[in-house]
Amino acid sequence: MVTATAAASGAAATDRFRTDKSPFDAVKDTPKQRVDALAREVLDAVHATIRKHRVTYDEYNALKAWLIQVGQDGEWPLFLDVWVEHVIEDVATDHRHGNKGSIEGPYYVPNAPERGAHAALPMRADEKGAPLVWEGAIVSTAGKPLAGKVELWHADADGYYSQYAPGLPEWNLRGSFSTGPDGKFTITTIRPAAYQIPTDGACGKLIAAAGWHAWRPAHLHVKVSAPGHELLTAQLYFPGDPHNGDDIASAVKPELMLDPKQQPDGSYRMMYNFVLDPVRS
Ligand code: MBD
Ligand code: FE
Repeated sequence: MVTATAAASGAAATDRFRTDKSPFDAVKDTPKQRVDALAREVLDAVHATIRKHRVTYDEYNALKAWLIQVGQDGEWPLFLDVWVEHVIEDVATDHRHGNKGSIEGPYYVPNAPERGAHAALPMRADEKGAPLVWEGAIVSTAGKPLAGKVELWHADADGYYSQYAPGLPEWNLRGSFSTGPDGKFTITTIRPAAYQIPTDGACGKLIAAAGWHAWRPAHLHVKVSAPGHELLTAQLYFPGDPHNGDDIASAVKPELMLDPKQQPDGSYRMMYNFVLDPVRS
């Protein structure tokens, strides 16, 4: 069996980010005053931390070496999405009345295969994991059903994401489900495993040195969209996961907890609807 390495999944996440986004274009009109304030205040916080803890030259050199390693391992997307993105997400969505969102994380791939409103995620014939059938609907904050789209991606029962870990079919456990005017969907998949971020790279080195753990609770990633409504990026979680209370990525919210019911045949069924906010005028 091929094993995933930090260097490989980090490099894949870094390449993907480079090809899919034009991050500098989107901020080219940012006023100098804002850049000045953000950069200066972050540096002020670094300086204050150094003075408070009397950081030594040995520690400073270890920091330099570590930052270089984060880049070499391609782990900037992982580092930022695990330890920073959750606050960006809070700020970006705190005006919403509809569904709570959560972070995108490093493993989204756009343009996953379209399956229709009532279908299964692409998966291997012998895909491991308990079958999961999810019934839901996309509705507006006004309670109106919406013709929209649920993009779903998640790890397999071993905790690996297709296109980032070796040996998985390209679109395994990644798909898009477009709903009709009733907004309804029925998605069949398997229950994902809890996910441990790669421990063999720079992020793992920090986790070990600080005595943290590397776990995220099992989760489903979604992007839910409908014309005239704000894009919802979220993750959904399973009750009872030991890491719901100490997610390394701080991305669990009570509103994102599922309620799967085990059936006599061992499979699970659940309902979860998405409520989208109208685009602000
Ligand atoms: C993941 O699967 C994830 O969702 C996040 C946020 C970070 C690392 C791996
Ligand atoms: Fe994830």
